[in-house]
Amino acid sequence: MTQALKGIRILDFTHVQSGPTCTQLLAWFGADVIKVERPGVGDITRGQLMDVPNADALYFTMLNHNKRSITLDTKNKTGKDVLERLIKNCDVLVENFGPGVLDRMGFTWEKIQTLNPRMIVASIKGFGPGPYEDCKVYENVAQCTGGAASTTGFRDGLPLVTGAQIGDSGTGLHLALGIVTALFQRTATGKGQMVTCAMQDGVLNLCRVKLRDQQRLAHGPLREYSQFGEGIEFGEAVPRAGNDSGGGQPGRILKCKGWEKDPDAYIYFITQAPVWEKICDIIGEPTWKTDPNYAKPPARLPRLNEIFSRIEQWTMTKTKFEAMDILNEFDIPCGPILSMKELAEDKSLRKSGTVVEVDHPARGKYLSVGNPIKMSDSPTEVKRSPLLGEHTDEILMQVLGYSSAEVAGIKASGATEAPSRKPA
Ligand code: CAO
Repeated sequence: MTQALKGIRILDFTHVQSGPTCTQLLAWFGADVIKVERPGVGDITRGQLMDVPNADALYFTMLNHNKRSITLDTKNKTGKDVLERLIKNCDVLVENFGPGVLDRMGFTWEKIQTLNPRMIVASIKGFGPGPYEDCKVYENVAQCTGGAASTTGFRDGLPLVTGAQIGDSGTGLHLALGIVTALFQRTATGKGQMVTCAMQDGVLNLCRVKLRDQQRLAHGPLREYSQFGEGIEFGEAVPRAGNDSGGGQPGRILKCKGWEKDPDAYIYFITQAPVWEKICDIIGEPTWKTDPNYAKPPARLPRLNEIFSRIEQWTMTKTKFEAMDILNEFDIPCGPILSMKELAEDKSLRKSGTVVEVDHPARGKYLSVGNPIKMSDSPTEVKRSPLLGEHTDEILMQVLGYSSAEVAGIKASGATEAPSRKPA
């Protein structure tokens, strides 16, 4: 079976997390992704948070599957010539350098267009045009500037960042969609285009329900927030809402059996209106089905703390998995709080390829996330990340058509090797 992006070649100038997330997805869909790395150094994540000596760190391996690696000093004259040839031979250039880096390297949009008018140039930056456009940005900066931190956490606590990498991986996902859309448009126009995605914009896009609530505030209190039932006034901006559900069906995280010792013995419980009567039966409050204080959703909103406390008395008598089984039988939406250990050991996630075991020559077997997007006609086989410069010769000769004598000349120029490893 073939793959959706087979035949598409990506010049992958990305590093750290946001850009590599994007190009890894494209590789999983079958694109030939050529990762260009600085000789001797490579992507900084190869050496960050190392757990096995002399082996690429998991930070790198888990973001760079199915890619090939070429080392190239793009500030070296010969290196620039090789880069020009790569641009002519690729469909998409993806980068997430700091602002202005590509221009300083001498590869402006205009120059790239001259070299290859069909090329799509896709970039991630921290901010879009505006006062912060020149700033460098990492994950948590994006979470803070995109509205996630101010709306995450508890009302009386600090703003919080989330464990989900919505700034980096989230923006990488957005960019990947932009790239395949541009490739689709190119089939009609024959032309490349610039695709940009700012991390602040990506995070805000994911926080749209909070922008919704910001506008609702002008028309009265947010009645589904716990603070409404607690009689606490709303300020000018959307407050942090703890574990309140962000939608119209109130929900909370509730303790389950064993919570005293197990930090993850909790379940998310949603009091979806259509199943309210079943909830009342299960928790042993059948009169709430008809009591005007509880029977209809608007009546329940000021009483959410009382209602969830009562439901928690029931969930505390069950483990999170027992509660899940019982509630699912009645179509009551809920979900156990799963630890990373539980997810890593989950058999169904292994079976579906969402969690995969990969073998690596330096570190041995390790776990990674696989492609979360499943396509019936484009299967994903997760292959290990490349060693630094592992495919330099192969790319120079097979992709760019250099002869072995020319490759020797390129190497002698220092364009592909770190100074300490230059031939004498
Ligand atoms: N050969 C020669 N030089 C190279 C090279 C190569 N193959 N690859 C990169 N470089 C050089 C660049 O030319 C640049 O040099 P100049 O500053 O002299 O022009 C230099 O490496 C540094 O590039 P950078 O600014 O991208 O890297 P940084 O470590 O200083 O900053 C980061 C990292 C992530 C903050 C910045 O790249 C950035 O803001 N990116 C956009 C937002 C983003 O994606 N952030 C998410 C990162 S994941 O958390």
